[in-house]
This record gives sequence, C-alpha cells and structure tokens, in this order.
Amino acid sequence: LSNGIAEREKTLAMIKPDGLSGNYTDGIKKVILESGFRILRERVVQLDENGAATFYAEHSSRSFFSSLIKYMTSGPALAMVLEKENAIADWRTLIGPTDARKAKITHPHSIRAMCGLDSEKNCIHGSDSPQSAQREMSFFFKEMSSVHLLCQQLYVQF
Ligand code: RTP
Ligand code: MG
Repeated sequence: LSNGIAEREKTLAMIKPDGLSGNYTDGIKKVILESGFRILRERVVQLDENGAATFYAEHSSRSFFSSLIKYMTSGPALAMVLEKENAIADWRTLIGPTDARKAKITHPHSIRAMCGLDSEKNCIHGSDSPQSAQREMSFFFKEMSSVHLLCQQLYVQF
C-alpha cells in the first residue's frame, strides 16, 4: 500500500513492575524512539490477579503461572502502543529473549539484557503476533478494540 499509513503496524509493549520501579523507563523510551517507533498511547496500570491472569491466559497451565501473576501484580506497569513498519517482530527483536540472563550473553544490546534479571523478571513485554497485539492493545486501551474501531469507521462514513 502506498499511503504510508496502512503500512504502519502496531504492537503492545509493557514495562513490567521491575522495569518501572527500577527507573528504566526513560532509558527504554529513548531506545524505543531511536529505533523508529512512535509511542501512540501510554498508561500506567496496576494489574490485579484477575487482570494479570486474563492478560497471560495462554500460560494458565504452566508451572510458572502463579509466580508470573505474583510478579505482574507486584506494582504498577506501563502499557504502551507502539507503531512502526513491522512493529511486532521488530519490537520482539529489540526486547530480546525471554531469559534475561541468556539475553546478557547472546543479545547484550537488547532491552532485557540491559534491564532484566532472569527468566521471569525480564522487565518488558511484547506481543508475539498480530492476533495477540490486537487482543492486548484492546485489553489496556478500550478505544482500540476492533468493535470500537469499526463503529468509528461507520460513524465517519455515514
Ligand atoms: P512476554 O509475553 O512477557 O513478552 O514474554 P515472552 O513472550 O518472551 O515469554 P512467554 O513465554 O510468553 O512468558 C511470559 C512471561 O512469563 C514469565 N516466565 N517465567 N520462570 C519461568 O520459567 C518463566 N518463563 C516465563 C516471564 O516473565 C515471561 O516474560
Ligand atoms: Mg509471550
């Protein structure tokens, strides 16, 4: 597509509680902007158990699930919508592998290498597919739900 707008993809990023309390926010935002992303939305959120379990529902049967919920509810997090061409894959590359200890060895310039601690406390989240991105963006930003966007389009049309 040639209009430049449709080419831009959106993804959901979240600075997790350890990242926010560790004062990594300014550094992470600098990396985001220098890597060509626009920050379209941002919101500080305090997840409760229900919210964290919904957000990470795909992992509900994993052994680390209860620990993950405890971690994600331990303090405020910063949810952001990032926009860029190929945003979903490029953001996953920029944050690095899940285990921050491994990231420090294999991807030393990744965000998790810089700010994360281990395989759980890895300071940052990124959507892993277009479906996840849509679900996660509308989880934190109700106005980005597909139903809401469709209503907006219809409203403009008629
Ligand atoms: P995320 O969804 O947060 O962006 O992380 P990810 O895709 O790299 O990793 P995923 O497999 O989706 O796991 C979600 C989060 O669960 C925690 N985790 N702990 N103790 C463990 O072995 C373990 N494995 C995963 C991490 O916080 C991980 O980011
Ligand atoms: Mg994941």
